[in-house]
Amino acid sequence: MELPNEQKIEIESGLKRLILIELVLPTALLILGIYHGLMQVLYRAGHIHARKVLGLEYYQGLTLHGVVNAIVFTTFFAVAFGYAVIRFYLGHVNMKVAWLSFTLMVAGTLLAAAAILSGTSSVLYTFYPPLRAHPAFYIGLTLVVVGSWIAFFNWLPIYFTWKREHPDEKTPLAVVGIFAAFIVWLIATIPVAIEIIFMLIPWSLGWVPTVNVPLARMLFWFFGHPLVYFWLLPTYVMYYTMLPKVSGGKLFSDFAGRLTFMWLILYSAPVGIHHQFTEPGISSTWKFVHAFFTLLVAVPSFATAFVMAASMELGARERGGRGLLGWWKQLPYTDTKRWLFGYFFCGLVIFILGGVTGIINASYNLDTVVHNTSWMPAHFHQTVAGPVFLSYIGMTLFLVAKLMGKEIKLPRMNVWVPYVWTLGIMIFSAGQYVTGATGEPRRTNMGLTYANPESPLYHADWRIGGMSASVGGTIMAIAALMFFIVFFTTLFGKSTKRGSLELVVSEPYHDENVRAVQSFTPWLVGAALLLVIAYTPPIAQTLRSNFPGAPAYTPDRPTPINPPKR
Ligand code: HAS
Repeated sequence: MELPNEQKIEIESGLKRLILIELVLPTALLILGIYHGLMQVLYRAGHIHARKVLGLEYYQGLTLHGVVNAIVFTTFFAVAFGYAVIRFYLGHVNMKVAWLSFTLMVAGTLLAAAAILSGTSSVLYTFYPPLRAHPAFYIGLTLVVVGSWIAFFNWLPIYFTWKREHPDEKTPLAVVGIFAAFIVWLIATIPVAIEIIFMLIPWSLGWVPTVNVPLARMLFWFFGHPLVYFWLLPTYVMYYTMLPKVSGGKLFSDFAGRLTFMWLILYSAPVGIHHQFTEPGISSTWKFVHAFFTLLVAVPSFATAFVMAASMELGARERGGRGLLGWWKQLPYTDTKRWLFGYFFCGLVIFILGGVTGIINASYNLDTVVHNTSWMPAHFHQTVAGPVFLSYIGMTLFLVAKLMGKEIKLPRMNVWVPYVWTLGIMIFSAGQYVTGATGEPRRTNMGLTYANPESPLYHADWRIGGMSASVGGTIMAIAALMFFIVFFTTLFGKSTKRGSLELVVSEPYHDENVRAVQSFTPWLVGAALLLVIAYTPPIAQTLRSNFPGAPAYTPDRPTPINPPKR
């Protein structure tokens, strides 16, 4: 894809190598993560009536699926994309620090992977106690997080130097978005670091016999919801700074992009208790406050819907589109030269449903119907496996091809990947929403029970959810296979030119100059204040509730590993 406004710069070979490894390594790991996604739907639809396949147990596979896809792939991508954006817009990075961050992230991934593969850490990506993992699992995840912090700290001096040298210029929009992502990440990872370092690691090492489950869960969700905006923000960077250009037009409003990024810094964190509406020890007042903030954090995504539609309309009209709705026909849906369009557009389409169901989840009373049901995986596949996943794999392919100076192989197949994925995800989610609303549980090996006609627990009404998930999941696996074929044939194909760092840069249509969104400081102060307000009373309530500490469990038996002595 060569676009008029695609800009390229020559970069140092060390940084090029680093970005390439940080992109290729987690993409290769995705093969494992996606294979276990397919296995999930086969177990849950009742195509498999067993606890394990090929020596890997159901919960072990589910842990691999979540950790590889949602934690490792996303964090590596965000760091690699961050390096690309910072180097492209601001300047040189310190390579020693960059390699240190990379080494910690790889060491952490290997430790966590070894712990999961050994069968000692089937605790899923949320690692809720009292399920207990091997200490290597927690230490591994900590190293991944610390490595990503170091990458962010590496960018800060470059940013401050750039600001000093360009006092009258607005910070490039993509940089604002990447910084917003890593500010949200930093805020989010502090509570989970406290949970892991002070609660879970000592407990898993046997230094303390029990763990405070409600407090651990609250600290986890203090991290767990901003985490989803850490995933979403790099996608929004691509939507705001690249999609308008690949559509053939301009970004409708630069201000809207800046406000979206700042707004997400402000409201991403004080919302975690919307994952705990059904839990004891937290008063309904504070659950309601978090529900209210959750509705506020959805506002920038509503705004994004309009800004993206307006930007695409500008592009379509530029390409000859006419009429109230007729311009939709002029977008480059299957244009192999503008193939990134499909990866972005399909994500937006999927996100309409992912967003609407998020609002349903946020509505305190409605959530009690869908909480912990198969509705939830349908929602989060239409968010993280929709716009986030598609934009990440599209940008991975784009950057790898450009950095290595290669042409995309099998361009026709490539252009269809996002559409096949979208078809799969819609079928995957449809049935799960329906049966989720009637109570089909999530995170359950249904092949042993509810989806097994031999079992007394067999639940015929839920077959439709399992069937649609297995058909949709298989289509998603086919789309992933198509992507891997394109990706690896491109990766191992011949270079046709000198590799460089290239990004698509959209011009703004309205380039407003609003001071309120040009500094991070007031938004950071606001975020800190909201956090104190939203979390001090619930944490105090949880500590006052005096729940007894819980001993450790594993998913395969209902009794503790070491029952407390009476
Ligand atoms: Fe969520 C649970 C609420 C967004 C991910 N969420 C989860 C979990 C995950 C997740 C992984 O309030 C499960 C965690 C677990 O394992 O338990 N979520 C929301 C709300 C939003 C939201 C209000 N979620 C996300 C995003 C995620 C994500 C983004 C990942 C990246 N979510 C919840 C709640 C729960 C929850 C509760 C807990 C429930 C429970 O009981 O456990 C909002 O931010 C959504 C706002 C989005 C919109 C959509 C805007 C639409 C756009 C597309 C425009 C399209 C165009 C194209 C222009 C308002 C931008 C047009 C084309 C045409 C052809 C028409």
